Amino acid sequence: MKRSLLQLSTALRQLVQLSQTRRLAAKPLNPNKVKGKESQTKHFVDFRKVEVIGGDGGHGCVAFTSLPRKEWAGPDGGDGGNGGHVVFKASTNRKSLADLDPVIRAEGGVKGHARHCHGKNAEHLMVEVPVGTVVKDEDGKILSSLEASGEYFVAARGGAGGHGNNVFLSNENRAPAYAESGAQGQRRVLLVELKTMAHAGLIGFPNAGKSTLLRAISRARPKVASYPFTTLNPHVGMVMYDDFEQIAVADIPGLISGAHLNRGLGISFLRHIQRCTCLLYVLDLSVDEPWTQLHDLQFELDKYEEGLSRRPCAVVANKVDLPGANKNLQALQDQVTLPIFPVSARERVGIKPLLIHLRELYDTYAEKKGTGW
Ligand SMILES: Nc1nc2c(ncn2[C@@H]2O[C@H](COP(=O)(O)OP(=O)(O)OP(=O)(O)O)[C@@H](O)[C@H]2O)c(=O)[nH]1
Ligand SMILES: [Mg+2]
Repeated sequence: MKRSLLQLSTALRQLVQLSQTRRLAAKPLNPNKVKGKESQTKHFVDFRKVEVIGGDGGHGCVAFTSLPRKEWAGPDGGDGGNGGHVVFKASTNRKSLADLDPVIRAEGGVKGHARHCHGKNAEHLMVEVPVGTVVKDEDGKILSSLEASGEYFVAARGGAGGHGNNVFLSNENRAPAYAESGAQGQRRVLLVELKTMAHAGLIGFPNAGKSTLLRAISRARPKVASYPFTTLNPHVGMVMYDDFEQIAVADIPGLISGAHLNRGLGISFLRHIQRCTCLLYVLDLSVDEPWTQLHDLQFELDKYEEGLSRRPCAVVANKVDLPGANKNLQALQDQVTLPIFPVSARERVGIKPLLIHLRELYDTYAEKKGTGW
């Protein structure tokens, strides 16, 4: 018995060691499907302001029974049905909030009918949202945070159905000619946002080559052009590894100095960065003194949220193919202590070491948290 237990524990230890070596050896896969030539206009949505409206309750009915030998047989108006709720339900089938309509309205209850017929209750409107969705009211107060698949939050309650006139029959009033109206459904404006947008975010000045890099490492097709602010909304691409692990990388619109004061495309993009667990600073090596770009970017992030720039990060030194880039790379390596990966996103040079490091960051962080990012 003791011996078989010992054998079992040795086998288990070997299995764990094997899986660890396997994880360390995970290699990025080249996307082997043919990529489309078109740029994608569909971007990733991580924030939506929505108006939710519960269904109205059905009205109660005013009706009187008339039987063959009893003409005034009393009131028989039925109650109205209840209106439906609007319910947000966390689901792993959803990845972004792109499918969330700006106005979400549940159905109303059916009104009551004569002969005590109760109006039908409306179905609740279940709206699927990604796991990790945070729902806030208009003042920014958190109402709910949906952390696991299947969790739900009643965003707007439906109104109750009104009573029919049969309910109001009493000794004083044998023929009540009134009924209740159905209650109105709840109506409110909610701010719906995702806690985490991607595992890693590409951060850099306009034209640094973020979109080109995302196209090189994933099947995402953000637009690339030689003018600044080509990307106006974030795009997310998946980097795949040979052990079937996938890491989400977000191309975030370019930042400029003073972004925390709402300059350039404004502070809404800093909010996207807040939702990335790891940061990849993309620097343009064709510009002299590239470390100043890094310092400026870190300054902007810290001004927006203290300590934001200290998340797990690495520096991607892009455009090594251009003349003068090697000199700037040397100077950058002297100035900066963070891990630096020289790449040419356009020529697809130096991409593999970067992706292996990204996987290492992912593994380290996932182990710390125990549940993944
Ligand atoms: N030579 C060279 N050019 C590059 C490289 N990467 C990107 N570019 C060029 O740089 C320009 C800007 O590239 P984008 O990928 O659109 O830059 P971006 O950082 O996404 O810019 P915004 O969306 O405006 O913030 C394009 O003309 C690219 O062809 C590179 O590695 N080498
Ligand atoms: Mg871009």
